[in-house]
Amino acid sequence: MQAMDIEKVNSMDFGEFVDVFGNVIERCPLIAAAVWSQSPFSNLEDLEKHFFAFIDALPQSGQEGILRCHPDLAGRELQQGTLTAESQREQRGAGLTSLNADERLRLAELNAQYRARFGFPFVLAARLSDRAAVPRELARRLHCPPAQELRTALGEVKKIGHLRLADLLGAEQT
Ligand code: 2AL
Repeated sequence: MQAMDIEKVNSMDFGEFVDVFGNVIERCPLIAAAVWSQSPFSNLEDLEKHFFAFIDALPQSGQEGILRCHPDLAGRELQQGTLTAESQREQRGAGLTSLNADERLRLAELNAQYRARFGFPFVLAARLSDRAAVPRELARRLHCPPAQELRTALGEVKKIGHLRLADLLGAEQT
């Protein structure tokens, strides 16, 4: 998709907005649906602020629900080709589509341990990581206290959303 400016965003009707921004938060189009009603937006930062405020205002069950909408890194959906386009691109960018069998197995084991401990999948902004760092970070976060880990994981959701929004708006990626 071509980059767009904020006037274009502000002119979108509900359906168009949800089509374009529905996957800023992975598989959570409801968040884009809610953000639309806050328009007009003054700029990308303002738009982003509304996505993040919605996440922050959710009860813990809703925040965990957002995490559960994320596919595992290098998991079954990647093998089966059923990832969203954004997730596919992020996982490929981190080198997770070209792991060898040992690396895939190690990640699958760590992902399973993480899910068993916290009750939601491990989430990390893959575009800011790489195939060596992902298992290292997973092994580290596996030992964090649950309340801290929920905060960390939601921070990663926001990093992913920031990069996806920046792509759509054609902004510098900071
Ligand atoms: C993902 C994903 O789909 N894209 C990304 O950056 N991270 N998933 C995950 N479990 O962290």
